[in-house]
Amino acid sequence: MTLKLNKYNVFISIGSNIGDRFKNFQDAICKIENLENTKVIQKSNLYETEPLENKNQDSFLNCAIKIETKMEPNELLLNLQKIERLLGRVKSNIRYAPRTLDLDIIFFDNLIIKNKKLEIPHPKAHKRAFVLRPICDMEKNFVHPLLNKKVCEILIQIKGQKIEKWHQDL
Ligand code: PH2
Ligand code: MG
Ligand code: MG
Repeated sequence: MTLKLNKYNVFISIGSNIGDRFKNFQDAICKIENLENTKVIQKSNLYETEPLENKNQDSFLNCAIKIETKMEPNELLLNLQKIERLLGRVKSNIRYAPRTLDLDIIFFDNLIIKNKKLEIPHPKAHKRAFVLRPICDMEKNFVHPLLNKKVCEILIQIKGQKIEKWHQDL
């Protein structure tokens, strides 16, 4: 057996636009907290956001969390997908269909990863206020490892995406 000493800091973006979105978030974070060798370190504010990509759907609740984990990226991905399914995410043939829960790995330390299943940093992170605003709540000086820019600097370049702080906290 190999002894794993490495701990990674990971930012996960959370989104929901079906059902009780706040409860979906609470349940998801509870399940992430219960993952082996994983701790939730920080939670962002919550935001109500207009849908991007497929605009013809209900508005989203979005937030992000920072976790510390000993899991490797693909192992974490499988665990997050399992949580999405447990909380009612169903496969759809439509891209960007509404969803009860979406858990996306945005940054995994400062690693750059591209394989069949996973791309890190998330390829659209730098274009989405609903991803960057919550991460800025927690760590505005985090540097995007491909763009070599702070997340707060990337965020201020994004114009015209409606995002409003929500009335409840996690
Ligand atoms: N997720 C998408 C596509 N569009 N729009 C908002 N506002 N929030 C999301 O989480 C979101 C989206 C694909 O995962
Ligand atoms: Mg997504
Ligand atoms: Mg996803």
